[in-house]
Amino acid sequence: MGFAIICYNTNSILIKDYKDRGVSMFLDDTIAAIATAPGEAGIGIIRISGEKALLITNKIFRPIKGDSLSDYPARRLTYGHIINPENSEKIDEVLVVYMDAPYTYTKEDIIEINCHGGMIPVKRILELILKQGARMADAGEFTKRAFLNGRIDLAQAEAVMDLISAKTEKGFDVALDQLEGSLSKRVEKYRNEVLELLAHIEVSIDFSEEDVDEIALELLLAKSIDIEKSLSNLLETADTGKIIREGLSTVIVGKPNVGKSSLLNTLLRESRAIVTDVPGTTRDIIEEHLNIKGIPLKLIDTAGIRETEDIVEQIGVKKSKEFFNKADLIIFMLDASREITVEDMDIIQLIKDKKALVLINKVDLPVKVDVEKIKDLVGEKRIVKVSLADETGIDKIEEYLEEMVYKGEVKAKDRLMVTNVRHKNALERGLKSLQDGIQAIKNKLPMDFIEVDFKNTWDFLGEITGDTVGEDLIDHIFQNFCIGK
Ligand SMILES: Nc1nc2c(ncn2[C@@H]2O[C@H](COP(=O)(O)OP(=O)(O)OP(=O)(O)O)[C@@H](O)[C@H]2O)c(=O)[nH]1
Ligand SMILES: [Mg+2]
Repeated sequence: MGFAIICYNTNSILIKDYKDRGVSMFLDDTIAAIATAPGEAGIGIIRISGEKALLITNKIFRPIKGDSLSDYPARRLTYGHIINPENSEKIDEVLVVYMDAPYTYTKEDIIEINCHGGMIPVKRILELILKQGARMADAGEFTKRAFLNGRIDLAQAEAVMDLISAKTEKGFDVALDQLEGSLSKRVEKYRNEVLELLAHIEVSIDFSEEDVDEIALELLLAKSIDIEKSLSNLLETADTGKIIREGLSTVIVGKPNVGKSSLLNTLLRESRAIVTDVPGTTRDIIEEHLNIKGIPLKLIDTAGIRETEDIVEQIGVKKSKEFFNKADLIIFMLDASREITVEDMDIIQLIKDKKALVLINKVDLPVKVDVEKIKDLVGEKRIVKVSLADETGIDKIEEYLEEMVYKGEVKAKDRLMVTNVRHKNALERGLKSLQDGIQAIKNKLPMDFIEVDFKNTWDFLGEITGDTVGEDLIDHIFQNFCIGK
């Protein structure tokens, strides 16, 4: 059966949606990239997207029967070989699928070539494809095309990357929902509500100030306050969301020999860090990712903080302090079998204004530390007594972490949350403008003042879905993607 090469009547595809946003962009070239991770594996996949995808593939692919892939129906795996057209040399045995536009990932024609895994076949095939006129795809360019071609919005595109990089089940679930548009729909809902307010304001502007009905104004205020509440609620999920996405950066600090590395090992359930009874054992920063009750944790073991003559240890102590300043949470450890020292006091000063959990370790030994004094010194901070030697109190640490991250309101089962800092910022600005608008209504300012604030809210919220963003930002976002996605 014949399957003619699709005839394109345009040299370049002008992205209509995007043009509507004031930016014109042409996607007239065909891109290709290796879509699977480098290294040894069962299969490797090379992906081609664009109007010449089929044309290029036909030059290098020989199906086992027939002349070319065009002889086969779309969306079916076809078995054959990749051939170098210059010398007819076989490159690899492959399965190829052709997906015709527009129902594809990019909304363009897509070809995927499944070859043997490993670096050589994928590299050779990609080189051939590039020689036939495709361009090497930029990072995230397939997804960028899906966005520019209007298949997904910006928040959904970002969710794709979050899915790939998710480190916990929870992070994956949230990203999957966002990919399906959960966040976008919610944001669009609020934007539409703001748009309704703008419509009311528009009508009022046509009247002179005296004629603006008090009741209409009251209604406007009430509705704005409703939206403000919704936006605040959504924004409240952002702290938890950031942790779900990026992990809670947690630094273990304390003077030498209190058991910091032992804590890292215990929570990891492996002997990752060297533990000895020599103070000053850890010199470098040891960073490990782990999962506690679904919370991704980036746990950082540091050199014990003390004054020292040893140059290597000095550098370690300096690094400890640097990491300490960047942490989301600090686990400050003390040794129950020793009295409080100057070093402990110094660290207590350092953690004063930080989110910190205080661990008094080695309670299996005779307790010499003055627990009451520590309580006085650390104020509100939670204190947990533990013994890493006989593993008591570990569950308390885990409980505290969970409590801290989910803060009661945001339940572990909630899936709609703001996980992306860019979204959070846009939401914050949107909320701020709305609040300015509310204040303007209360102060009975002219309607066009109020209109400006609400219009800003509408714009800022639009940044989340990509409705109101510039080309630079879009480029920046996709640069962080991986090649082949
Ligand atoms: N008895 C007792 N000993 C412990 C406990 N936790 C750790 N230790 C011991 O304390 C010593 C120091 O432990 P580390 O984990 O190396 O201490 P650290 O804080 O990492 O020390 P530096 O890397 O030198 O800063 C080791 O001999 C551990 O076996 C505990 O709960 N009870
Ligand atoms: Mg150590």
